[in-house]
Amino acid sequence: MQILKTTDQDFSTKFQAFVNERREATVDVSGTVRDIIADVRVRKDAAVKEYTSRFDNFNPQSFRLSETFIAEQAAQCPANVKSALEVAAERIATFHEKQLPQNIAYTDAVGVKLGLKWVALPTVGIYVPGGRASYPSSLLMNALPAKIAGVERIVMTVPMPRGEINPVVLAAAEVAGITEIYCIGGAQAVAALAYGTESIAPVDKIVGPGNAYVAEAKRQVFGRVGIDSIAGPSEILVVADSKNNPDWIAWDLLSQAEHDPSAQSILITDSESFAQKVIAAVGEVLTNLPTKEVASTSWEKHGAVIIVSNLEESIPLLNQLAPEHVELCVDAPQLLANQIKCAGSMFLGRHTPEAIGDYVGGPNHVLPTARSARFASGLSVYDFVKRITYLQCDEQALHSIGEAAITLAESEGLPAHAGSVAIRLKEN
Ligand code: HSO
Ligand code: ZN
Repeated sequence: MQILKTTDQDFSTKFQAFVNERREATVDVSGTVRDIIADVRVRKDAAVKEYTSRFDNFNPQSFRLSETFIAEQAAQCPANVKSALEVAAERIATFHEKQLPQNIAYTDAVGVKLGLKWVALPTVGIYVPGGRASYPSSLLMNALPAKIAGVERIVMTVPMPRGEINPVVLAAAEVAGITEIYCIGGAQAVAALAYGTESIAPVDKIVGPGNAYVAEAKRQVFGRVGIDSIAGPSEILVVADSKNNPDWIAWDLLSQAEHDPSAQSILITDSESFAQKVIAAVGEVLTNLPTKEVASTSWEKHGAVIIVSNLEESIPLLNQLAPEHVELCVDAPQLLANQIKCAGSMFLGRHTPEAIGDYVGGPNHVLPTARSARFASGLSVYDFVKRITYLQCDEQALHSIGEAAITLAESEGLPAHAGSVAIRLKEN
């Protein structure tokens, strides 16, 4: 963990280095992934079967999970977890329903009718990882916006190493209303979703987190299908004054550090003595934290404490860092929030820990990482809809705007363009 002070002589050099630091060691898996995708395109199910056997140690009769299997597994999800999933789903759904966009339709002064209509993507595939990073909450965050957007076919893939699956994942699928589920993973699942196989019809867009192979496969099938943005390790930036309880802030910092050794937690505060209290509290909490191995690596390697002279000073720093999550633990969080231009999601006030947003707040927890909040937003209904524009001219309307089109077509050397307008303007 490093401590930076804005009053230090070399602050801006150090801060720039910190901003530009790359946290993830990228392994080049592009060749392997290319081969798998090419193989699945040619040999389809047979190839997927082979990779599933090789990588997951699993030889299912069919990739599609039966209704009975899903129901049996989902029934093993503890009742309190199931009802918590329902609370989450309800709140996520309500927030996302408010995002449904409005169509546009009007007739202009010369009588041209113009409009734009929103339509849902026909089919979407959700990749759900197996193993440690298999978060049922993420399944809800990916599936519900698609559902609310009106996507008709939502498919899910989830690897089942040695035939095992987390029942909570299938309970979450049940809560989200997903019934078409395939027990495959890795680049082969992404390829199957993008190109289709004998047993899996292709989709139009693939979303959801995955390991390096999955991320690379999504990159490689982009264009054939749409993809969401590639998720990097979690980030949290907490802006806190000295009136906070240092323990609360320590837990917040560790809540994201425990996701990944490459995750990043940053505290910005205007009090050096408060900063020291938080650092001590982090050490204290870490000693008994079951996830301490991951969390302490993240905190030691990528954590930072930035001491500013006043909290206003945190704004330009924060906007440069463009963190995935920002907590504003101050009395008047709105004053700071109004000035924030680059962040995935904001958590206002002392009683809004970021973790509440990971599960039950309502806004999506799939958010831009690695400074992409400069130009990107979190997952939403907008990721599952597209726009179709339309025009309607009657004879008179065409007359009023046609000449200009003919002129431009001629100047671009495109006579058929000009002619298709001109022939309609001629008196018959
Ligand atoms: N904080 C993560 C999402 C998550 N947290 C899932 C818990 N489960 C996104 O950065
Ligand atoms: Zn989280």
